[in-house]
Order: sequence, then C-alpha cells, then structure tokens
Amino acid sequence: MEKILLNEKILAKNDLIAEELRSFYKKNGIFVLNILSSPGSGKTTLLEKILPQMKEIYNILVLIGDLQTTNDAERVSKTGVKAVQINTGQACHLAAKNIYNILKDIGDSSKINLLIVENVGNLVCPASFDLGEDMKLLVISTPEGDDKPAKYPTAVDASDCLIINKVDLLPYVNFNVQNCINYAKGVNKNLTIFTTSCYTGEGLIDVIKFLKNNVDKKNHDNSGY
Ligand SMILES: Nc1nc2c(ncn2[C@@H]2O[C@H](COP(=O)(O)OP(=O)(O)OP(=O)(O)O)[C@@H](O)[C@H]2O)c(=O)[nH]1
Ligand SMILES: [Mg+2]
Repeated sequence: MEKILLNEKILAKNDLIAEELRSFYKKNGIFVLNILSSPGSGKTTLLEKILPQMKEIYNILVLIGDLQTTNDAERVSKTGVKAVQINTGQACHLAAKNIYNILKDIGDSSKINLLIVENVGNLVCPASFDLGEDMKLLVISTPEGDDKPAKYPTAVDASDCLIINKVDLLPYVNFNVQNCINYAKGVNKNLTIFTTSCYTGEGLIDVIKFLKNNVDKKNHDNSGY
C-alpha cells in the first residue's frame, strides 16, 4: 500500500515537470519524439539511419538515456546531429526532470525544432513517465518474439507508432509479423505500424515520411492557420 502511494507521488511530481516542458515545447515550436524499446531492439541504429536525411529538414537535438556509457551519444553524433547522453545510474527510465535539466543547461534549445529522446531500453517504466512529448514510438525487434505487445500492453497503449525492426532476420527467428500486428492492434487499434530493417533499409523511408508529416502538422496547427 505504501509502495503504491510512493509510486503515485513520484508520477504526480513527474507530471508537473512534464507539463512545464510541454508549455516550453509549444512556445518554442519544438516537436518531441520519445523512442521506447527493450534493450537492443535497434533504437540507436534507427537514429543513425534516419538522421542524415532528417537533419537536412530540421534542427535536431537527440537526448539518449542509458544506465552507463556514452556509446550511443557518440554513435549518433557521428551523423552530425548534436546528441547528449544521460546516464541514469540505477534508473530504468528517463524522467521529465532529466530532460528539463539538459534543456536548462543547453542554452540554445530554443533553436531546436525537433527533439528526439531515446529512452532507456525497457518496456515497462518509460511508458509511464511523461516527458511532455508529442509522440511515443515503440520499437520491437523480431528476435524478441511476436507476443511482446501482449506481454507489455502499457507501452503499446501509450504509443502512437510501432516499428517492427530487424525484419531481415525473419528467416532465422520464430516471429510472425501478422501475429505481432494483431497483438498490437488488440491493445491499441490506433497504432501506425511499420516493418523495418536498419540493415537493408527496408521501411525506413516510410518512417521518415510519417515523422515528417507529424512534425509538420504540429507546426501548421501551432501557426494559427
Ligand atoms: N539484423 C539486424 N540487426 C540490427 C538491426 N537494427 C539494429 N541491429 C543491431 O542490433 C544491435 C542493437 O542495436 P542498437 O541500435 O544499439 O539497439 P538499442 O535499442 O539502441 O539498444 P539500447 O540503447 O542498449 O537499448 C546492434 O548490434 C545493431 O547493429 C536490424 O534491422 N537488423
Ligand atoms: Mg541505444
């Protein structure tokens, strides 16, 4: 009982900071994408593949959460997009205060129009911690098994988009794409779903188009037209 109350308090505090962030994003015309997945589904690889095209259109900042190491920020920085690593130590998710602290220090954050957050690899807690984002994108990869959406419904329900990644491995793993889609749609019928391979490039253009449409729609809605 005490544990439940403590969790509720932590989430309520997070929600307050997330609300402040949401106002900041709105005021400065920043679209925020929060990417969730299990460890190793391909979040950073996806960014390495799509950022070279997206950086031609948007001023992007990437924030990456991992318990330890700066490996992912180093990988993303090689695309020419600024990336900041957040090491959470013991925490299995990013909280709104992590984002707030970086944006406060970074100074030129008002020049950004696309903020991408790669959350800590975990299908549980990141789904519950609001970062004030516009969109949650969930990545599930084929070696993980096609029933993941049924086992981790909170993440699926909270997400706007599901990417089924590593489809190049389908001949070698026990994963039925249609089963995965059915499980996912059973939880969240509004999900937009893509199948991708970061190795062959399959599906990546469609992901870029989808993201661009959503970023541009927010800019248009905010412009008062
Ligand atoms: N076969 C195959 N491997 C992939 C694909 N995408 C990523 N990988 C590999 O999967 C491994 C993990 O990829 P990452 O991009 O580091 O995964 P991540 O989700 O960022 O991992 P964490 O940040 O640790 O949670 C790496 O060895 C990638 O090369 C893909 O489409 N196909
Ligand atoms: Mg990563």
